[in-house]
Amino acid sequence: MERQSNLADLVSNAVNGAQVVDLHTHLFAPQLTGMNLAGIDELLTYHYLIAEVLRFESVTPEWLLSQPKSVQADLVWQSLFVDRTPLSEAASGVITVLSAFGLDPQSKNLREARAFFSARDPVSHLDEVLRIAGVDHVTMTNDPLDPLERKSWDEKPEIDSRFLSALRIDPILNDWPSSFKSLRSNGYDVSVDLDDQDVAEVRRFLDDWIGKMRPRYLAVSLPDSFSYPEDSQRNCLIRSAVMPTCREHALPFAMMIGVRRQVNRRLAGAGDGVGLADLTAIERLADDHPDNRFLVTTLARENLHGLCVVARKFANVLPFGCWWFMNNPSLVEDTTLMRLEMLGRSFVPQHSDARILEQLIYKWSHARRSIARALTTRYEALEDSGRVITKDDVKRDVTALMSGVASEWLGLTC
Ligand code: FIX
Ligand code: ZN
Repeated sequence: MERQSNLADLVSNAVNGAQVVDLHTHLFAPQLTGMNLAGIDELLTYHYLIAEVLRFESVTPEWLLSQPKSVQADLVWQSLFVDRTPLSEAASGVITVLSAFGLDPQSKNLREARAFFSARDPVSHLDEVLRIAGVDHVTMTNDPLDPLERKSWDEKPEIDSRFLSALRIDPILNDWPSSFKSLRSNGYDVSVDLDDQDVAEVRRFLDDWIGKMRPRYLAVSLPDSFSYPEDSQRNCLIRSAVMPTCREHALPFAMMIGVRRQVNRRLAGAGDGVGLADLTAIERLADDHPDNRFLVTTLARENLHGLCVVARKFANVLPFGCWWFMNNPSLVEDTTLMRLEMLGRSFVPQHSDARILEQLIYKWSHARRSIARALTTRYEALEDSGRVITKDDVKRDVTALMSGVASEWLGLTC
């Protein structure tokens, strides 16, 4: 069978033209004041680049992190972009952003970039970033135990409808012996014991914040050691508070598994590592709770195949994204191809995890390339088997992958 010679172009045009629903970021709606990060100094001091510059420069992490952001950014620029070729994914992302705004990626210093970003009007800048990135909806990460964030939500902001909230409950699930104190100081009658009364209070806390934030899902990041079932406070909270709350409000529970926090404390925000998780925990959880829905991503590459198998057994599990250390073009292409082969289009290929507004531009343009390549490979295999791939097939699949499946799970389609 003769192959449509323009198949790769057809797919890449469709993927590049598709609007995206971004399932997980650390960006904030403009109404949640004081938390938005943007501009060249923030881009260059992204924790991915802090870890990288410390591999080349003989400064201590303590010294680097104690410097003003502009000093850190100057060092990162000199070290990773001027003295060396910006080969890493995180570094090349900055190049993509600068190029998108017509700034000189070969510049010897940051003068031009700083002047450009500081002259931007924040409202039109946000519109332009979303337009260039082709992103329709941005899901935030909202922590009600963060004092700054709580204060913003208590003012009942009218959130920009392009931003969706996600109720993040890491402290409660990962460190009850400390977080119960924060709940107490917020008016919830809880104790360290986590008895039935405490669980009822946690449910009241979750209900209250679901009411305030209107989240699209509840979320947690979990260590590689996460296990279920087990006799632990975390599991007690998942079973008795999170699962019933998610069911009652028809919300998915997002689990990001495999992070080993602070393997190098000296690096602070850049100091987290990766570990291999035991995915039988997801099987048991999904099996015990057939009326709950689970969005799952894993940090270890070695876990991603197992996660596809779990999703084949449990339709209430949706693999999403190539998280963090997985967000490299080669791994995104590989992972997307494997997911297409094992799950058809019933997964969400990528989320940006953007922390700095302009990162949406590079994280999505790079992801689009990898996704298009994987989809093309799959279509070529289908054509070799005798199925003609039409423009409509491509449009339908690309829409599902870039926005449709995420929209469905986030309740945007009802
Ligand atoms: O836990 C998370 O949501 C992680 O994505 C972050 O904590 C991490 O620092 C990150 O930015 C990864 O991309
Ligand atoms: Zn994240």
